[in-house]
Parts: sequence; structure tokens; C-alpha cells
Amino acid sequence: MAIKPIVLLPDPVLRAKAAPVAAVDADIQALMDDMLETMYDAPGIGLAAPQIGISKRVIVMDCSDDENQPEPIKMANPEIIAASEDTSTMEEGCLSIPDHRGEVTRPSAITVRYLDEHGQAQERDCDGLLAVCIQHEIDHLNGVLFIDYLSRLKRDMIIRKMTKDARLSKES
Ligand code: K1U
Ligand code: ZN
Repeated sequence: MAIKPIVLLPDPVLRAKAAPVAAVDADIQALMDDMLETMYDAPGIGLAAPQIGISKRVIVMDCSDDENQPEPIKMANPEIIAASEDTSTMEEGCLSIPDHRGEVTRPSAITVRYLDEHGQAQERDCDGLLAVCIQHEIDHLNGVLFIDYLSRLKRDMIIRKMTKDARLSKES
């Protein structure tokens, strides 16, 4: 297992549509393990493969509120097959856009279909923080970021700041 560097906005990999996984083989299982280690180290509650520069449809999450009882979740090719009409609004952050947060409104409950780490097809009903996190991570696979739900003014301000920071860190 390895901790990988997290890609930051405005890296173009974050705006690409990620490719489906053909099969959950040993390479994809190793990718899932590296992603979980990277997520726990950050720390975060979710991570999508594009955030470590790999444009594949793989996400990991752990929304457990007890650090002594981790609940790692690994998904390949996740798809939302049902979403509630009820919505909830939560302040979201993103490991690829550090130090910025914003309120996002999403369906409160979803059903997600995916392949687990053994390549078995699964369906899971989710609500609360896990539903928010899965939607945030699937957005990453489609090149969508939480800032896309904010006002144009706020989004452009964050993009400008992140672009400037990237230029400064390249120069130093
Ligand atoms: O995908 C990511 O960038 C990870 C992101 C997931 C997420 C956060 C909030 C709402 C929806 C999705 C994060 O994990 S940001 C860090 C964070 O929220 C956190 C970090 C430590 C403890 C608790 C939360
Ligand atoms: Zn994110």
C-alpha cells in the first residue's frame, strides 16, 4: 500500500470523464487500497481515483464517526440508480480544493449500484453523510466538482486563487 500525492485544482484530470473499470483485478484492488491509505492520511472521508491522477471509475469512502471502528467502502463503476426527491444541504469540502468549502444541495437518499473489491455486483441504499459523500465522489468521476454548485462569483474566485497558488508553487 502507498500514500499517493493528491492532485489539486486546476489539474485537467479533475475535469475529465473517468473510464469504466473492465474487471476488478489485482491492480484495481491495489488501487483501492492505495486510495484508502491516501484518504486516511489526508485525512478525508472519501476519495476518487482522478484525485490521485488515475482517470478510472473507482471511489473509496469511510464515513464512520468512530475512528476505532473504521468502515472502509470500495466501489468500482458506481452508478446512482435511484435518488429521493427530498434534498438536504451540507457544507462540503474537497481534498483537491483545500481550504475552501461551500454549501451544496443534493438528494438526501440514494441507491447506488457498484462492483465491490471482489468484483461482485452490489446495491446499497444510503442516506446522511454517506449519501452526500458517494454523490460527491461520483461527481469526481464525471469531472464535476462541488464548486460547480456554487455561484459563478464564488466558483471563479476559488479557481483564480487555486490557479495562482499552483503557479507560485511551480515557481518556488
Ligand atoms: O472527495 C474528496 O475531496 C474528499 C472529501 C469528501 C467530502 C467531504 C464533505 C462532503 C462531501 C464529501 C473530504 O473528505 S474533505 C475532508 C473532510 O470532509 C473531513 C476530513 C476529516 C474529518 C472529517 C471530514
Ligand atoms: Zn472532492
